[in-house]
Amino acid sequence: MQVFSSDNHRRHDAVELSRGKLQVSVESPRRVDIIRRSLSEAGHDVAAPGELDIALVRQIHAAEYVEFLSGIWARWQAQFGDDTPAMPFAWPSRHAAPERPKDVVGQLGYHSFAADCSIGEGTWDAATAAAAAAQSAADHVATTGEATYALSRPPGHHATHDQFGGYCFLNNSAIAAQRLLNHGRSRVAVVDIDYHHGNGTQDIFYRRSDVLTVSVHADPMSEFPWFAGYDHERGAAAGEGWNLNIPLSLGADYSAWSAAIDKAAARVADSNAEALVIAFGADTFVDDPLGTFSIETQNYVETGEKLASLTLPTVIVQEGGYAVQSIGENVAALLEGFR
Ligand code: SP5
Ligand code: ZN
Repeated sequence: MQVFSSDNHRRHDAVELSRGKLQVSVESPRRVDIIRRSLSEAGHDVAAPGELDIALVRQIHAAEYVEFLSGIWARWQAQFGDDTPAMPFAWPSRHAAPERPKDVVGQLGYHSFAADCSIGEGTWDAATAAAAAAQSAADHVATTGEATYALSRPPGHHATHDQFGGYCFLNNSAIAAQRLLNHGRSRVAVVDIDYHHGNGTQDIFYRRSDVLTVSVHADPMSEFPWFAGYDHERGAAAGEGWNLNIPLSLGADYSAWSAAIDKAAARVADSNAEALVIAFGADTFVDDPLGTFSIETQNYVETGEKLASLTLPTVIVQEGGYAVQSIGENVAALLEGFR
């Protein structure tokens, strides 16, 4: 399979606030090193992505958010004068339409929803490289029809129209879907099988019917991102009926998870989608330090086969997965299902 991956992911190496402690993020550069090694061993062809079309990013994200992300590190450093990574500190109240403050720290709160990721000198370069991998994978699918994998890092599915969080800055899967539409597909389905709900992708396409969003994930009543991912969220306005959430109980096993994947695939088959984006997180794996599901490596082969049997032109975009010692085998297993 053609794989797109940029070395620029390395420029983002974040910290996260976890149970009251600031620690090195589990979303580490090593994840990509290990995936790259496994995919090369399995005979996949790894190429660098082309240059990111920033107009494509602006189809998905607010212009003021793109401007914020690209400039925030320089502004933070100018204000505080050291290399401490930028992090949000306070968020808007739940009911009012908030002001957008001018202040650096105020804008960090306005443009985020979580304190599990920091912004450093290379974050923008890494995030744009991850989006470029998704864009190049979509281009390759549109021209060849062959399933293609974007090894995007940092991940993207939690990034909303104008907020970062959940280790995500630019929504790579949404960018891939939009690129496929730009290539002339009239409807694209995004199936998100990361352990966590794809709240960003849901947010971005919530009022649209040209992108069907489906997410299989741990019940947000008990798990990040907590404030989205419920089954009553079905889309709005023109998008009503075009979002499907399939939350599962903590500790779900392969039998529950695969039944949910079947349900997701059935919705796609019923949607007239002309292309598919799979937002793939390997954090459903039994040994994942963030997840509670018990999916095994071999199960990802069958999952790949199920999604491949939709016979749609398919972009697979990397999202989460933090059991680094197994992440390469798990990604290779999913791709194996597409051979
Ligand atoms: C892309 C993706 O999978 N994002 C997940 C973001 C979840 N962040 C919150 C995790 C809270 C648990 N922190 C425990 C850290 C392990 N020491
Ligand atoms: Zn996840």
